[in-house]
Amino acid sequence: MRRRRPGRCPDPARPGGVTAGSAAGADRERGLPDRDRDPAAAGLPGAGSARTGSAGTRSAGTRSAGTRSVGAESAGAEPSAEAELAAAVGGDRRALARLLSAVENTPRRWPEIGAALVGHVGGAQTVGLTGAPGVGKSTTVTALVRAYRRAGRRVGVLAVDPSSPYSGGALLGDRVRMSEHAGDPGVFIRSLASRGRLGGLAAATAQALRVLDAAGFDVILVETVGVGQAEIDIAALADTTCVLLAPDAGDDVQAVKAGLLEVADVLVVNKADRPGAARTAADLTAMTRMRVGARQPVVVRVAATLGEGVDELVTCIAAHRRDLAATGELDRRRLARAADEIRGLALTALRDRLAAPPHDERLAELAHHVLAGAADPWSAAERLLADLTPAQPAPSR
Ligand SMILES: Nc1nc2c(ncn2[C@@H]2O[C@H](COP(=O)(O)OP(=O)(O)OP(=O)(O)O)[C@@H](O)[C@H]2O)c(=O)[nH]1
Ligand SMILES: [Mg+2]
Repeated sequence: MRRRRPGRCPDPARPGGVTAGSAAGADRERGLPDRDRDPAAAGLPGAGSARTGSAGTRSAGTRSAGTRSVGAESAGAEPSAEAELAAAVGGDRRALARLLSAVENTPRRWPEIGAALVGHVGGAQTVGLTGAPGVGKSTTVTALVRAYRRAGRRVGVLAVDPSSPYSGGALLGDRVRMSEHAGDPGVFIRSLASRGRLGGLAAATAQALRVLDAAGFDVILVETVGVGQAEIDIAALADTTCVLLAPDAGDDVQAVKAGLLEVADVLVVNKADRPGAARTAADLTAMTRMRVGARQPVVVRVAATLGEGVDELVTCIAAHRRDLAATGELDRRRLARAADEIRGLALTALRDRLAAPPHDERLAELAHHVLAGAADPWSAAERLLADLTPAQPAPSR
């Protein structure tokens, strides 16, 4: 396999037209036989996984149920996360759906689910797709699912809609569009909308990604509307982030400048069948060249409805992932993400503990001291932290 310079597609889209799929070369690239699937190599928590199979060989056999004690049984009739995960790996889609529902709606089960996932994550390739409403994210996701399925890869899709849990319209539309994959056991599509208590939607998305990863999906596509920081955070959860724009989207180009460029690994000019695509691609390319010293995203033109440029997009995503692995950047990104996540969870837990007895009373007492001029806020904060008692055992589930 040729080595490429970071940020370069093997067959970059050229100005002047949509680059249509070029059969054999793209197919070779798309197969991704070289994906690094070893969590130990990725330096992830859970290194030493039993899952060492190459792409396309992940199966129920790579994971055995009941090998760990953590969270093995829950109170009542609720199956343990470990049992649900084993069933999901074995192809039980309902078990997978239940796990994802728990991730979305039942944060108290996150520690149990997290424990069940240990040793089984890090193998999937994750791809984020973000961009303004209506730019063609779902259509592109559908086209990518088709391409990955042709290459024999199992694909999970998370459609993250942070705007509201009631946006049934868009998600319903997506479901209809995805109906061609409805009977395919190699495809699992799920939308996430509610904000979990622990760290919001980004944290829930991260957890859902891990569930799909542990369930054996080779590629996980995450669609999110790229409008605010929270959505950018979600996009940044992926190994490779694709930012989509439409031709002549002057405002979008500004938005890309404003923040999305920071997370973009691949800039997709979708709707390339429309006038102005070459110009938009050229503008974006010029913009990326100004990023001296930073990794330069590649620009690729796609007409998702026509399936044009999709092979090139797959090739760019594969090349980016290979470069990440080869340069050690994949490990660095995942390590930084893990640290962010731990920090977020720890801060949330700390905030919760400070708001509960006995620390809330201690806080009130210290506040009185500060108000009376007997202490300054800094020393009071230090006292509060110093007085922190160990967390109480979690309530039985
Ligand atoms: N001409 C053209 N239209 C496209 C293309 N891709 C998507 N569209 C159309 O653009 C519209 C929006 O597409 P979606 O895929 O739903 O866009 P989205 O970004 O997922 O939209 P939201 O999820 O609502 O933000 C649909 O009518 C698509 O048919 C394309 O390549 N060319
Ligand atoms: Mg959509």
